[in-house]
Amino acid sequence: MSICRVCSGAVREFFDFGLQPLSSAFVDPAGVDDEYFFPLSIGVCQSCTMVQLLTPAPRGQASHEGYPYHSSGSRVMHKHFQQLAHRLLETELSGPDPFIVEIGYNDGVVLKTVRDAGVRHLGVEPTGRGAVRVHSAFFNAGSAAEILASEGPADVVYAANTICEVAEIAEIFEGLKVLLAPDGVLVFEDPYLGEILERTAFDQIYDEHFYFFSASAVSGMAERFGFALVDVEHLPVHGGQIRYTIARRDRRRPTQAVADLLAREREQRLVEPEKLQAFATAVDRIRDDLLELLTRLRAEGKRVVGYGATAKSATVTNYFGIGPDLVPFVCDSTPSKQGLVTPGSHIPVRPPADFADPYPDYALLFAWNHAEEIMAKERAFRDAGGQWILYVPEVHVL
Ligand code: JHZ
Ligand code: ZN
Repeated sequence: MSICRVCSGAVREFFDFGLQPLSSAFVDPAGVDDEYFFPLSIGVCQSCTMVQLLTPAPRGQASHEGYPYHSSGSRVMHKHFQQLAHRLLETELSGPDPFIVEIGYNDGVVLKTVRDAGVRHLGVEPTGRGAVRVHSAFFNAGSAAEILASEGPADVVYAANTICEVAEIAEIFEGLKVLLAPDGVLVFEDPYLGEILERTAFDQIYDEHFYFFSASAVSGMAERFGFALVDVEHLPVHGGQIRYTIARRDRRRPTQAVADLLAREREQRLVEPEKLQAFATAVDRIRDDLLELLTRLRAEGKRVVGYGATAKSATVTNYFGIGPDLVPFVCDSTPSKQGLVTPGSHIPVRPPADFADPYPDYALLFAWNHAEEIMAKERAFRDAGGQWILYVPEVHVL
């Protein structure tokens, strides 16, 4: 048992991944002896139903200067963020002199798009970087008060793949109380618990993802802090996410989409013990099937290469025990990951050019959330007789 970070209720564990490294801590092959590990296990709050890690990893990985993830490394994601920015410009940011703040802005695709439209904007993260206006701090009541003093209230506070990383989430709401205009909104998107359980997307569980949101838990959390969930939208990216819109209490009428999703979650009995037990069983089946397949392919003399040195793959390789003996290297387009080895599992990361030199028999697609984009890009691999191995929602070969 541990204590819920939202409501102080009791969190009951439903899956223990054991000791895991930090998913973005790619290591120099010479420095593999002093890696940091922490206990990764996930549970559900018995009071407010929020699904969360039992132990938070050290905070702020994603805001370090050397953080290797770039959201625009995927063309699909780049377009996704541009479209969202245009939508906000047409809706929430269409009044006089609008102002948007983004928490954890990564490559800044959203902020650059609103900047190009002449809209006031500010990125907030501890290590400010990139070509946008920046306030270097964690987002909380203190930084929100500083921003309010210099810029005035925000019409939109936006965050993608960031709110779920903040264990001390009350600080986000304290900041919102200070900074949001009376009719302003928080818009945020993160992996959806319903999708993770439905599709056994267990590799969404790693150090950087502290919360696994559902509409019902988010709605309860918003109310607890004086806000309300007023809209939800399913997003096809990153294996299935929800974009939530939160407003100050009694300022906006929730859309039908909110009522529909809350009803669906009740019907699905999303966080009931049977559902969580079924998830745990399904994860271990994937482990057995994948290890069996990789071991058999090795015995048959086939070459298997990994594709996409994702943060998610840290959980896959470390929990399953997949190292360079089964997957000799993994290709990734991120220059700062190349030449290093994957955290904990020590699989060398090489540039995508090495993939075709020569093509392996099989490619284990760790970046399964980008399957369409990657398979289109690597069509020649299939044409040469290569096959893709995927493990979500179950192990299958394409
Ligand atoms: P991708 C990170 O997770 C961490 P990761 C973080 N916590 C999070 O929530 C998500 O991002 C949003 C490579 N690649 O997007 C690039 C190619 O090589 O699944 C990336 O290293 N070729 C913030 O790391 C990786 O795959 C390609 O064509 O699990 C994809 O990482 C493409 C498209 C990607 O997120
Ligand atoms: Zn709780």
